[in-house]
Formats: sequence, C-alpha cells, structure tokens
Amino acid sequence: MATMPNIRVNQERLWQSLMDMAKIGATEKGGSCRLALTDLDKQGRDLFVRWCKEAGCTVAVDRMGNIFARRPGRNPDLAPVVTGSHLDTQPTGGKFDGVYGVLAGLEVVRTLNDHGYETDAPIEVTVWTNEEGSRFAPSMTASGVFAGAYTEEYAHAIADDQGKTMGEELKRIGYLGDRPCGGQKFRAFFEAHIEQGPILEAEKRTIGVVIGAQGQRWFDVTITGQEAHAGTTPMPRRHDALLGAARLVDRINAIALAHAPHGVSTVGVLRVSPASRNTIPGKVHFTVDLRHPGDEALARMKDSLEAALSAVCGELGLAHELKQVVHTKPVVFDGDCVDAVRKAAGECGFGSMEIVSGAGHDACHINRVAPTGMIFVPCADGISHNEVESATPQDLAAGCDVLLRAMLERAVL
Ligand code: HGY
Ligand code: MN
Ligand code: MN
Repeated sequence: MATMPNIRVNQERLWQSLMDMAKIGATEKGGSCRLALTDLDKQGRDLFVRWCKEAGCTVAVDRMGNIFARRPGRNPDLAPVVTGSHLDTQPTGGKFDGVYGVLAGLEVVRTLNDHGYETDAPIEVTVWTNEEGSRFAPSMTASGVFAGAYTEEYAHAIADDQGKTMGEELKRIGYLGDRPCGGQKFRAFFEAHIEQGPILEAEKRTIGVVIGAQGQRWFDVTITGQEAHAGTTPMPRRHDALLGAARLVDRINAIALAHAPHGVSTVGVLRVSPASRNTIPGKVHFTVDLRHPGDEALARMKDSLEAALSAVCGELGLAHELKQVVHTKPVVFDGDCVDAVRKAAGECGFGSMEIVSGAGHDACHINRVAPTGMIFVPCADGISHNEVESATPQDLAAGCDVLLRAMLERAVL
C-alpha cells in the first residue's frame, strides 16, 4: 500500500461532537437516556445524518434502521471499509458507550476531508439499531439481522413492555429504510468503544487491541406461587413467589462465583405481582444475564441455573418457567484486523495490550460476515452503563487515531 499519511484526528472536534450528541437525552446526573427507537433516539440519528451529509457523505438506511454514511473512494467497485457502533443507550447510560464508536467514525471522515485524502475503497460509518437490548431484547438486534443471526420478521416483531414492536417504532420515527438488511459486503469492519471495564486503566494502557468477546446467555424467568392474605396465611402454608425469587437471586450470584475468575451473572430486572403490600406475591418475573469467555463453562452455568430453579421452587411449592432469550457464543476477531489495530497503536506511539471484551458489541455479529476488529480506550474507574461514565479527550482521540490508521491500512491499496 502507499505510504501511510501521518495525519491525526481533531481531538477538540471529536470531543465537541460527543458533547453535542450528549445534549440529546441528557440526564440530571450527566448521563444519556436515548432508548432504542424513541423520539430521543430519532433526534440523535437525525443529528448524525445531518453531520454526515455536511461532511459530503451519502446516507442509506436499511429495513432495520441501520444507517450507512458513505464517503466515496477512488474505486466505487471496491467493498467499503466500515466503522461504527450504536447511538441507543441504557436508561441510565453514559455519554460514550456506543456514541464514541459512531462519532469516531465521523471524525475519521472529517479528518480525511481536512486533508483532501482520497482512499481507494469507500469508507462507511454505520449506526446499528438497538445494540443495548434494554427496551427491546435481545441486544445487538439489528447487527444480528445484518449478519444473519436473526430474521427481519423476528426482529420487527420484538415488542417492548408496552407492546410496541420494533417494526412499528422504526416506521414511527421514520427509520424503516427500504434497503434490505444484510448482504452488503464489507472489506473490513472496525468498532471503537470504551472498554467499560477497569483493565486498561489499571494497566495504564491507552489502547485495547480487542482479540475477542465473551459469550453470553440471557433468560426470562417466571416464578408462580399463590397470592394470599398477608395476615391470615400461616407461614408453612405459603407459596411466596418473591421468597423463591430472592433465594434464586443469591443462587445465581453463587453460580458466577463458582466459575471464577471469568464467570459473571446479573439479575437486572425483577417484577412482582400483584405488588400489594398485604398480598403474598403470586408471581415474579426476572431476567438473568450469564457470561463467560468459554462456551462450555457458559453451558455449565446454564445447567446450574436450571438446577437451582428446580431445587428452590421444589422446596417452596412454586412453579417456574425458564426461557432462553439469546445465546451468543464467544467471538474471536479476525487476525489481520487485530494486527492492523496493534500495528496502528504502535505507529501512533500508544501503549496497548490485548484484551477480551466483557461486553457484547455489534462487531461480535459483524465478525460473522466480514473481517472485524475492535479498538478499546479506557473509561474512568471502568464504570459504564452508569451516568457517571467518562473518558478523557486524549484517550478518545488516541483511539480515533488508531481507528483512522487501521482503516487506511485496508482502504488504501
Ligand atoms: O450487554 C452488553 O454487553 C452491551 O452493552 N449491550
Ligand atoms: Mn456499547
Ligand atoms: Mn452498552
């Protein structure tokens, strides 16, 4: 390939775009709340599309609302080198989870424009719909459809707690595109993201060369007991669904500890009915998120969950229903893309280390259909999915410089 230009991104412009995007869905504690396919998600999307058009990109939207902003290259017949992430957030999310990967891609385009630098392959920046999986489960839905993990029909029919479906909401906010979701070839896909954990900060490294991501299994659990009077029902006669759920939450925590140091488990949602202070809870619904870098260990954790459900519900005379929502196997990213990230970090003079992602990312699905790599930068105290989530302008720019070089490695022949 031609010699790599020594161009660096504009740190202030990247930071300002992040702060401007953060004004949409800003929360009182300094975070972001733009749940997938809400009006606030639409506002964020519209701002991104406007910025891309101002940067000379053409913009396409597919049937899952994924956005593709394209900067032309010398040869339009070459498949694009693509980067991107997500704009939807957790309910108490931060300013950087997902957004950084999208706006780092835009900064790459803006920087190439500043220098009038023409690539051979086109460059594209994508926004993947519903990465978080908070309003609509599972997570990484639209990148999953793009990669063939889910059908469009399945994804369009996913409903939120109010019964609104993804298909209806895509149409309502004007992002039900006509391009089919999937089938487009990528020369390579890179995703920049904050680490969302404590490792890079603890090891004092600026760049995470992401070699893969751990597997995850999500479940919905329903425990059914018997509603009864809180005052008249003797303790031995009770079938208290919430007592069963409480014991299970502790057992689910113990399952992760039994698979230390890598196993993790979380009960994130728990709903009690009828939720009246003087009626013994008859029904409890809760979610389970199990993760492990090894798929066999993850399967054993699932087996332990099933055993705990039978044991606890048997003791208390409760019924239970376990539904697996998603099983995402551990991912190993493309060796050439990983090498491109490592090489770019070295050329930029940043300290780097290999790392396996604890979080799921759209890149995990795209890795099934295109050579894929990821770039991590540190976040303060490793905290994410929290309004205090923060990162430094310097680290964010460093990750973006590495992204630029890794992309040019594949876009310039
Ligand atoms: O759950 C995850 O790992 C990601 O934040 N959606
Ligand atoms: Mn994310
Ligand atoms: Mn997230």
